[in-house]
Amino acid sequence: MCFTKFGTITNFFWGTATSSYQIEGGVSEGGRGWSVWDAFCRIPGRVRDMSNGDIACDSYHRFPEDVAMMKQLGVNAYRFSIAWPRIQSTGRGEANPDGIAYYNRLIDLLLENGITPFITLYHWDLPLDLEMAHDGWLNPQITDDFAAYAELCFKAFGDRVKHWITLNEPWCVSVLGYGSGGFPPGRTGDTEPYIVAHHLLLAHGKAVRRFREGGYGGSIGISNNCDWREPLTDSPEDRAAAQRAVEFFYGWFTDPVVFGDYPAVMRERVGARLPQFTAEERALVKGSADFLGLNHYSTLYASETPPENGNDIGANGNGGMSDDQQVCLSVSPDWEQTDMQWNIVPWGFRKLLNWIADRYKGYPVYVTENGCACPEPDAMSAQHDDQRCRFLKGYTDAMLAARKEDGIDVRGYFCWCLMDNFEWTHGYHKRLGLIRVTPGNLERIPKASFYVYREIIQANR
Ligand code: GBH
Repeated sequence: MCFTKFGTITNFFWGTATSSYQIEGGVSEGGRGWSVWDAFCRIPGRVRDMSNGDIACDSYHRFPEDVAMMKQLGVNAYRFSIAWPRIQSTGRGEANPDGIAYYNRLIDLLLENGITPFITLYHWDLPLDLEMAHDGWLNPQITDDFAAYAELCFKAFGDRVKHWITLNEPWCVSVLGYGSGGFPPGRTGDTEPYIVAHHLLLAHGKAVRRFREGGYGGSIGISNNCDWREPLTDSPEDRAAAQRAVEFFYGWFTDPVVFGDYPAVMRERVGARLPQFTAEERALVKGSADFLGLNHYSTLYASETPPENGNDIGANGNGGMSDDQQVCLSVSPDWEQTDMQWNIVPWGFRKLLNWIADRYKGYPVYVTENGCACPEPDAMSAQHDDQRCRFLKGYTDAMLAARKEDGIDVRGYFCWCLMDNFEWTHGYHKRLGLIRVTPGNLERIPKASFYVYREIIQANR
């Protein structure tokens, strides 16, 4: 039991999260090869201001400062990702000693400071060579490449790292990379997302198999993203629409790792475009997670037909992949929104945690990302990030209620993000950090939310 009789929590991971391409910089150092993002950033029109991650937060050099700030923040866990092209510059072959050395220094420093490392193996920075020469995630061969890369990491870091996440948000890789095309490789259509998703799941399964067979000890899971879909009305149609939307979202990538197959509603609606698992593949993916990661940011209403109030947001909420789902998404005018236009609805988070616990019984959940973008044009506004303070209080309260009152087995919470960073296609214009990273000199300055999060941790540890 993880509660004392006073209701405080023990054995809980309070952390922050980041990803390699978004914070590291040092893109040409230590033998790092190019990733698909290095290339994508150089295509005009893809990333705002044609920004890139060449320098980012310069954490490749400044990680000791980052760790010191985390220590001050009081977190006991840090989720970061490994840049695959630092370990294998082309995505294949021997491990690069400089890349291994960099992450060894980071891991050791975290441990010295009492911060438990959670490693994500893939947060979107695919080695460019795998894309250019081998078709990236479209080629089933990548499932073995990924497993081999994962194994190099288990061998190098597995003596000290006991919490592993294979993939970050395969939904984004599939839908944004191959559906709407806003992410690399920038392809569009309604078939490739399902093929790529299939390969991502098999890659995950193969990596997990190597982890378990290698006997490294510790646990391994996957971070799937999901935003909540609340039925607009109580009608059976709207409730079915909301359920369908969540199955197409979280279920797409979680049902296979728990049950060994895609949700039935996807099979019905996507038909022949949805790949079948062979018996062998099913055995590989089924049961391939020790825990479920959840990256959660927002909530929308779901309905069978467009709402009469005109608050329909069109197909955007599904990354442009709405036709198969036939769900209408809408907002409430009462909801406050972040600088990403994502709605701030803490109760949606609690409902989603309940949905997950109900569908995937017995699985522990880690909230591997949750956070909020605020408009912060200058240092002053960043230091008064009231909206983020309210967001954090609201969402952590909702999670704690899910844990304490609903009995959900949530074991950790990672605030996205430790610091402002390269926010993908938004360049440096969207800021989600607890720490401001001053443009130009990259000085780190805690925001008000840094201290609010510290208080939340202190009150609940
Ligand atoms: C995360 O993905 C990424 O993992 C991280 O790298 C990134 O920095 C962070 O987001 C911030 O952008 O209106 O209900 O449809 C977020 C995935 C998927 C979350 C789409 C918001 C839309 C909300 N996002 N979702 S909704």
